[in-house]
Amino acid sequence: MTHLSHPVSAPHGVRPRGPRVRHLPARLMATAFMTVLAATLTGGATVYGASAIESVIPSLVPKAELPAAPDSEVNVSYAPDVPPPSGRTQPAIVDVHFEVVENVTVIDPATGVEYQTWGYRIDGDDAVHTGTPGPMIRARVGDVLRFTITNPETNSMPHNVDFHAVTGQGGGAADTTVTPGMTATIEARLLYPGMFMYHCAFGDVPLHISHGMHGGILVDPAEPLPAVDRELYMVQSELYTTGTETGLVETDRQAVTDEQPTFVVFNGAKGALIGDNAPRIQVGERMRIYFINAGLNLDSNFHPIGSHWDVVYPEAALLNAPLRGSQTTLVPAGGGTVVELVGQVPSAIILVDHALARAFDKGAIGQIIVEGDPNPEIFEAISIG
Ligand SMILES: [Cu+2]
Repeated sequence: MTHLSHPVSAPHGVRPRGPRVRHLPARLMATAFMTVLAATLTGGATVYGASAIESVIPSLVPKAELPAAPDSEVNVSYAPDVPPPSGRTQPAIVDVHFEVVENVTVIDPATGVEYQTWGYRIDGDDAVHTGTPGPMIRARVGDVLRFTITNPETNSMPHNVDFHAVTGQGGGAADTTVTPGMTATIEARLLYPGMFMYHCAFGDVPLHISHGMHGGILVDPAEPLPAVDRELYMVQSELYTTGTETGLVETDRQAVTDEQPTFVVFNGAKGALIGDNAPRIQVGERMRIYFINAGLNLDSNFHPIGSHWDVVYPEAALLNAPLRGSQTTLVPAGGGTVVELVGQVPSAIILVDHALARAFDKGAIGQIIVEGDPNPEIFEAISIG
């Protein structure tokens, strides 16, 4: 096996530590020179960036030696569902085929507001009429993502995908740009574990993202996160429309520039995680949420009302140890987080962007229903009135 990169064991939960970066310039130069010299002498590939800080990139099994992921493995799902963990301990080639969807979608079922959304669905999945958010992809660090995108002839404009999980020009955007009637394929090595955004990056990029062309890809660490009772996929995003009244609304392009959305929503539409759409867990169960803030413009202040983030992996950077016992975690536009909560008492946990006008006025509100027996040792109403 050819090691294309420096093999490093970076177990989950352990913060990789390298030598301090504070070297003298001459020392740095000597270190870099010795790295290149060693690679030259041994005939190995140059290990870019490994001279000063220990690499966290896994050793790469050459593509020609990688098997396809087993047929039984599920690598894509629609929100709020998450593909189950693969259980694989070795890398593979993960094949994913998306199709671009341009459709009119109801973005506020309570009032009947409709909007022209663009997005992604699994190729050929005619039953899915909205591509917002795009399907969640799940693979493993060290895998090769073989990604194909088809833009059906019936669509009106070019689109592509920029994967934040992909190392290469534009995250793959130029090489996945497809006009209607075209199909393109890329292969990309998944070098870092985490929950990463993907989005369209064609033309007027803010317009394409704010029309709904976004989603998330989970790259599992080599040592998987501990099993939990339920996993959830959530994407926060903003819509910039000419109004909020019933019927078809248009895009307010100036509002995009001014960063003044009319809607801020979870999973593509108001109410996507409310009432009958709310996920349910039992008292004692642990839920993990893979969360992307697609923006376009606003940071998210992600908070569970009536609960805590028992676990937070800030920025969804899964090589690092988690925080424990947080109230609100900040998720930048174009970023993600992985959080966990535990159903301690029966209740409706309210998920919000705690810049609360976005929740109460614009739609960034969801629920997790916790069912089971009360526990007065944790919560008890004593008197009122
Ligand atoms: Cu697009």
